[in-house]
Amino acid sequence: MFKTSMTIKGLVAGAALACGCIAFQSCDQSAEASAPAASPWARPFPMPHGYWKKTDEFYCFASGGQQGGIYVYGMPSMKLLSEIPIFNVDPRWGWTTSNPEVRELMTSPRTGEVLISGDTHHPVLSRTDGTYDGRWLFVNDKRNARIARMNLETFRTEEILWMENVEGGMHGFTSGPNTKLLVGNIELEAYPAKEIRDYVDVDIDMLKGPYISCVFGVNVAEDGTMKTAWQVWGPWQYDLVRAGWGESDGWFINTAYNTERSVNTVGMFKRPEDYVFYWNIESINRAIEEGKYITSEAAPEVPIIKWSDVDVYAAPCPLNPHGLDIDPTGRYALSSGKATTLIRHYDFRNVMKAIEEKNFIGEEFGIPIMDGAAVSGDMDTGLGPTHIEYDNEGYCYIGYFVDSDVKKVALGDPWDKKHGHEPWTVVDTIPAHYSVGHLMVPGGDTAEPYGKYLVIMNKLTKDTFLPHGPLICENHELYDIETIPAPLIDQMSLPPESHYAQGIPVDLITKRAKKVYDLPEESMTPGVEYDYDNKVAHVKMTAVRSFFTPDMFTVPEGWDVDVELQNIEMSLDMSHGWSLTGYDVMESIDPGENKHLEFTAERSGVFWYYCLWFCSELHMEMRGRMIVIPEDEWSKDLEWSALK
Ligand code: K7E
Ligand code: CUA
Ligand code: CA
Repeated sequence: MFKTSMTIKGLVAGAALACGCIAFQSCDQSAEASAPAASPWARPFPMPHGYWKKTDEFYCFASGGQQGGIYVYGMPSMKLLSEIPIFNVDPRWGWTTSNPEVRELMTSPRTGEVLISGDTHHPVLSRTDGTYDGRWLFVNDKRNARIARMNLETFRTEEILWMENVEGGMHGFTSGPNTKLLVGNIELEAYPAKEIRDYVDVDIDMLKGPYISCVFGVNVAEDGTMKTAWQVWGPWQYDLVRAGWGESDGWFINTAYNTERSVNTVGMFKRPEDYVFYWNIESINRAIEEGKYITSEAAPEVPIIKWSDVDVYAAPCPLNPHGLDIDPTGRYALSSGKATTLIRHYDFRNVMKAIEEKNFIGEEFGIPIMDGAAVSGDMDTGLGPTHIEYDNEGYCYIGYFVDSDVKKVALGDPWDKKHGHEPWTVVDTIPAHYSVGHLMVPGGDTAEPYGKYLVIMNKLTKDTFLPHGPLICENHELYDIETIPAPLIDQMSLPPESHYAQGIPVDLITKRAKKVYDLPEESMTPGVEYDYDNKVAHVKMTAVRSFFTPDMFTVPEGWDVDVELQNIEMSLDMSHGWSLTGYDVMESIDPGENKHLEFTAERSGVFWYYCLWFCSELHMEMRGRMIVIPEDEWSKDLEWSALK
């Protein structure tokens, strides 16, 4: 089963796998094949303190999917570090709607509704000159067309942009080579407001479909603030997207699997080929300058442009394409149909030539169609391709859901001088357990990939792990891609369902990561103020091992309570929290952090609040009482200051 050219590294991991055993020491077959010490992936025992911190090379930010946030783990340890809450509520990470700042982020500007769930898909690390810079992480919510921005100093969400004019279905989402412009598209076609329908002027029927959809740009200011720059509406919907760099700088490209404009599965599968679209960003800016746009009543600041007023070109792509990914030079883009074994590589030079020379084989809705064969080449390499990542050695990694493996493919010119293989051939087949979704090479979607590792994000795990009910966890598998064949290093279970992930060198994050918040200059004076006009009790409370001050406060029944909590600890890892019995209020608060919690004291009685974390030997004692007095029994003598 093993090729003779296999390296020691590969042999160790391969043999370990063959007997279903990862611990080399206890595995007879691997002991025969090679001494355990020969593996650079063998772990020391006993485990020295701080081993993972010293050995991890990358942070991996993986979308949580239906979990609504982001998973953070270290690589190659595959140790889960954090879950960044975004579109979900998570008191462990200090993210609940009792906090008015969080609630505001989660309130729809359109409807006023507070949404506490989402579906995160594509994490996007901020970039400078085509490579990650470690400032922010953006991610889109597929369900409700939102984009969040996390600050990587605090690993917390700072901003959520609700995409204007659309109800939902934002899927493809990425950054330009510099994070001044984010681009994305709407996957689920919309039945937009009448003004947009009229302006776009293609057939659309509320009951039968078809519908229309848009691509959008979002400007990111120096401080990270996002603002929708434009929307280009047109007859189709779009799936995944990449913004060009290097040779393709100034363009973005996306796939469309439903060029049939159907509203059901069979209908979306009628054409043997759909499209990859090439969009020129400058032409969009020009359309705005020339006033070729309208705005909607709901979003007067967002220019709505017609697809026919910008430069966009289509190239055929086999049956229902999904992933579309650009190589580090920016020259090649790879995509393929989900239900064919063909993968198509588009050469940006051929695309530009076809556009310049107007070599079109036709048009649809006025969009010129390039000859697919002229701009690209095909490989027949596997079934169910979904996504592609690149390394720094001239290879790409194509994940196949149905084949359940990853094909390592040697790229064409100029990479062939580096890797020495026949271009566009498979040089390694890497098994997946099972059914690859996205896959990730650190920096694998940038102009300068870091390479070294491949994480395969498997959708199905079947019987890989212990049973835990019918909905089964996912499997992130770590491979070493520095050798051919690539050895499997580790497998990591992760709750469902991660879509894309990005890996960034640790020092880009660790040098910025906050350990404690800065306390305000003026220290807080604990106490309670009663606002009789508005029926609000303002409670100022400090938390420090092992006290809340005040540890008792009174409030008339039915009043609103606004607790300003300050954790005055300055020590590493000394988070406290505020958990209120009988109420849906529970929130973590980190060292030096200042936070508001708001709720209504709906029921009279005595309610204990206690610290959330086991912070000290007297953690259990770190508690206090909220006493809610029936309104007709309330008097000013019951105010906190009178009782204390
Ligand atoms: Cu293929 Cu949303 Cu990128 Cu899932 S998407 S896997
Ligand atoms: Cu503070 Cu436990
Ligand atoms: Ca189709």
